[in-house]
Amino acid sequence: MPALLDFARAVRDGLSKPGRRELPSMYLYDEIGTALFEAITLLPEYGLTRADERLLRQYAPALLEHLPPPVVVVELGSGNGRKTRWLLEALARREAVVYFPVDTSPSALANCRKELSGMGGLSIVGLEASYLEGLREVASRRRSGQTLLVLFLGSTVGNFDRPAAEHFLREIRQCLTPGDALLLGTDLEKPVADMLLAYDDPAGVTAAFNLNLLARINRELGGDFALRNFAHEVRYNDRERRIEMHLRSTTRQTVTIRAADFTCRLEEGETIWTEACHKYRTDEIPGMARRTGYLCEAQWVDGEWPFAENLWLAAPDSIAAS
Ligand code: AVI
Repeated sequence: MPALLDFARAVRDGLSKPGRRELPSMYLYDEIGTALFEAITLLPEYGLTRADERLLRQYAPALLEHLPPPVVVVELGSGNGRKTRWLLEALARREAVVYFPVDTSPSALANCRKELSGMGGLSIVGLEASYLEGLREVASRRRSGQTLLVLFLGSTVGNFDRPAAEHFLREIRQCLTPGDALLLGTDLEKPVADMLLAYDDPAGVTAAFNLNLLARINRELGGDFALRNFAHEVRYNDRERRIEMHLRSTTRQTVTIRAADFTCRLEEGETIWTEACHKYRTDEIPGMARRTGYLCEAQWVDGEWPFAENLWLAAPDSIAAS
């Protein structure tokens, strides 16, 4: 069970630094975490997903004008397919479409297939794989003359720190050929109070999403976290321009995680950092594109919730390598 061993190792490594305890955010998304995230996307305080969907709905035809047929679509993180539908429908009106959702979660792929099944002119080939494994697989199957359109929506890029995000965008570029495209969704900076509320909603859905990480450690690794002894905490880090989610220990306590062969003492007030959500400015996006081997071809910004859809084209290899 290598996945469980990796999880146990990540938990032990992340919790073993007093004063700097953290848990990797990828482990927030087990089946329960994924369902809680789905609920977050419906919250009135969390406008991000609705903005993403509005932009795709409104600008899909304009976006496709930049992409010569035939287009093959790969989505990194399939989600539930709801917002991608707008783009796929617009494309299917023009040509027969092959769509590769890539996700490590079989249930996410199944939901996506359910949401999109029945759309005329669309073939869905789900790939249960990491983002890059999936993308490499699609790139290896491409036929000459096809344009690859990679979707990385929902501001998932914001969950990487900025250098790691650029590294990842460069890795995507290495799977592409000039003229291929990346559609990148980025949540934009907005008043701090709005950002804090988006991640600390009054109904407590985001708190449950955050606490579920400890519950998951209890379920899968034999941990004994008492969830009532932790509080969801959200901060805005002005210098890094990101929301940070933490879990604060509300008492002095000892926690044991059997499968990680690990015990730690948490002080009252000590926090465990669980997720970072970076926010962007529209004018920094073209520079990010250039530094990672693309040209920013177009950008669309939502009028209600500051969020941008950025269409990048893979730059000629001579430019991308420099
Ligand atoms: C998945 N990701 C883009 C979400 C975000 O806003 O960074 C994750 C999330 N965490 C709490 N609320 C939403």
